[in-house]
Amino acid sequence: MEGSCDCPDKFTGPDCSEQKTPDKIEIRSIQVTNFPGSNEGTAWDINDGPDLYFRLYEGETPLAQPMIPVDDADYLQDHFFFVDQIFMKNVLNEHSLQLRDYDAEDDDEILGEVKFIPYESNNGFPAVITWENGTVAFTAEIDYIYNRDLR
Ligand SMILES: [Ca+2]
Ligand SMILES: [Ca+2]
Repeated sequence: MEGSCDCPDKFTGPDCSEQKTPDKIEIRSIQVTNFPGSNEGTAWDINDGPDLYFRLYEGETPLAQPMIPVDDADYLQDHFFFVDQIFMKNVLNEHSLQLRDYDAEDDDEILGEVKFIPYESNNGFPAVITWENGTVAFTAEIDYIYNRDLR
């Protein structure tokens, strides 16, 4: 391993400047920080705000969603979701986050969808990351996990 064991955690290479790709990334918290106030002028819900939740996909495979929606969300505010542990195990695959409005009687509307690759090899391992597309934005606290951490 040519002395790579002397590098600080998460780094490798001859001068320890290369990031080690994590085995998985955990989403520790996630909030929605931007979404459209209406559906091209039409309210998401007739009498109150949309009841937001997300669906996280890896490709076409659903990975996670919150335990309950955020009822009657205000588009001027940020909203945290109640989530259990969420792990993304294929950190170089394309993922997407769909923001959805729960409707008991109709199909749930999709307010927007952000596509992203969970891991970037040159960004210095940010602990807080934003995934956005100009219409919807999510901010997440994340952890980088290496299998050798598991004891
Ligand atoms: Ca509502
Ligand atoms: Ca609704």
